[in-house]
This record gives sequence, structure tokens and C-alpha cells, in this order.
Amino acid sequence: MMEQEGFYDSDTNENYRGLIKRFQKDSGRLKDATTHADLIADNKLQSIQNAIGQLNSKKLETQEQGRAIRRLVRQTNKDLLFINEIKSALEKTDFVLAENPVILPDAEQDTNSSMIVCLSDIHYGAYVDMPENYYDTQVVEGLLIKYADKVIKLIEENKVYSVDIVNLGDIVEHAYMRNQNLYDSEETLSEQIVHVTKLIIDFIQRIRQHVELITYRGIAGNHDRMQGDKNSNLNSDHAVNISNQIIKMWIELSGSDVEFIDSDSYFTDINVQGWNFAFVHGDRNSLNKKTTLAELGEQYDRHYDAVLGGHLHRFSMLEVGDNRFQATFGSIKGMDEYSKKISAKSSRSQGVVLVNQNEFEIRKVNYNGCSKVLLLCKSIE
Ligand SMILES: [Mn+2]
Repeated sequence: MMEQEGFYDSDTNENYRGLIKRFQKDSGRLKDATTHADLIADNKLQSIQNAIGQLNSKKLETQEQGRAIRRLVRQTNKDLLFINEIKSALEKTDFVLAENPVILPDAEQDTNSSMIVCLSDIHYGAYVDMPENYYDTQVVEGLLIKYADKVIKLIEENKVYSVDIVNLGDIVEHAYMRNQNLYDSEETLSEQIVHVTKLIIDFIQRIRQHVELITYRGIAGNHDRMQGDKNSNLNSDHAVNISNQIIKMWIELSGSDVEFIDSDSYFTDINVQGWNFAFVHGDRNSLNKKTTLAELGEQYDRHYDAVLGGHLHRFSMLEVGDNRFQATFGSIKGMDEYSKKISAKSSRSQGVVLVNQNEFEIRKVNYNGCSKVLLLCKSIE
């Protein structure tokens, strides 16, 4: 055991020596003073001196090992604590039951359209209370229901028979990123991840009531990283990874026929009716930069018709080639003190892409009519 902990020499450990001595004394095996003196006379003193010399030279090394071990113990405890927090948040959360209704096609009209539905920058856990916007965890639920209903309306108007839901990241506000977030956050990180995932599942199931073929996938944003510093982060160490696992678990346990698509942590792409779409959050690949679509095409060896992202918290569309686009969708969160401070005021919005064999249309989905008063009412309900 001691060797595993990095202590190879028990003779140089004073506490260990004391322990053995005490045990020997208690069990009557400790030699008396006369015998002890004899031992010294028998040149045993030399070996003790050697041991002290060894102790001094080992001291630095031992300190280093001790630090490494303490760090390991701290990290292990932190991870275990986090997993336990997730577990207890899951136990306290009720997930919607999966239903897989048969959706009868409209006999009179062709149903040949598909739709990509993006979810972006939910920032669950953020608390905003300013003249232009109000946002808290209660409000998120209402806003996601409203968005799902807008999507359902588009499904019906456009005779959509298949939907691919792509989560573009920043699902949680995260408590540890900027100092400002510390007092603008609600709930612990584990609670934020579990609760926003519950709302995402509600969103998926609400749409599933109106269309039979649904896929879901999610990539991570900068707020989803477990550690704020992007350089010190393992690639899959992010909130969306945990959220994805919960969604997969829900699909499996509830018998949902929604298809979960695995993807990279920070990139995914999809072919819908012959058109190629790429997705990034937008923090690692700037969607303001006109060459991003071409660069992603080069990197993944594919001709992309559009690359879609979030991150900027505003709708933008840039034509960067012949009918080829870079677009960003807005946030569910809407304006906050931070966006105001960096003069990036913009409205709450989301976005979809309507696709058929002949064309695709990137469309902003507005949140008109969600005044602060209405949001507050929803929150109080
Ligand atoms: Mn964001």
C-alpha cells in the first residue's frame, strides 16, 4: 500500500517508526534501555545515521510525490462529487414519457420537405433582469415551448416529413466562466445540465407529436466546457456530452423512436436531400470570417452549401459563394448585461433550414411578443 502511494522507504518515516515502536511497546516486544545501549555499541548507530542521510536526500522527492498524490486525490473527489450531483439531480427530475404516434401524410399534398431545427445558446441557469430583457430558469421552459410551437406551425405549413434537430451549444450558463457569471447564475452546474436536458427532451417530444422522422444531435459551445480555460480542457469534457448521454438514455429507457446521432464535440455535418450542411458553435471557427465555409470544406473534404452556428447571439447571414452561406442564429437567452457592455445588443431568436430537392431556405424564427412583462408572468405562474 505504501509503495502504491509513492513511499518506498518506511525506515525514513518518523510516524511509521513511532507506530511500530508503540506497537512493540504495547505488545511487550520493545527492547529495554540496556539492550538499546548495546545496540548502539554494536555500531548500529551508523545505520541510523545513514537512514537520516537518506531521509534528507529523499525529502525533496517525497514532497514532489506527495503533491502529485494530493492532486490526484483532489481531482478524483471532485469528479466523484460531480457524478453524484448529476445522479441526485437526475433522481429528482421527471422526464416526459416518450410517445411515438403515427403521423398520417396529407393525402392531397406532397410531403417532400425536410427541416433542420437549430437550438442555440439556451444558457440555462443565467439570470437576467434589465429593462430590455428578463431571463431565468422558469422562463426557459416557456420559451422552448413557444419555439417548438413555431416549428410545428412551419412543419404543417411546409408539409415537412422529417426533422433533424441540431443543438449548437451553450446549453448552460455555467457558473465558473467569467467572474460576472458567478452572481448571474442560478443552480449548480450539475442541476443546470440535468434540468436543461429535461427541457430539450420535452422540446424533442413536442415536435415528435407532429412528425415521425426525427434525429437529434448536439455540439458544445464555450460555456459548456467544464473548465473556463479552453486550453486546459479535455476535448469531450463538456456539459453537452453529459446532456447527450442523458438524452440517449431517455431514448433507450422510454422506447422513443427518435434517432440520436453521435458527432464530434465541436463539429457535425449532415446531408439533407442532397444538400450538405456543417455546424459549429462559432467560438472556434468565426462565422464572420468569409473563408470559414471553404476551410471547413477543405478540412472535412466535402462541398458544404452552408455552415450554421450560434455564439454571436444574433441572426446573421453571409453569402460566401454561389448560393453558399454562413449563418448564425440568435440566442434563447436574449440580451444580457454582457452583450450590452460589448455593444452587441440583439433580439432573442432561433433558426431553421427548410429543405427540399430543389432548394433550401435558412430562416430566422422570431420571438416577437415575448415582452419582459409576459416573461415575468410566465415565471410567476
Ligand atoms: Mn453563447
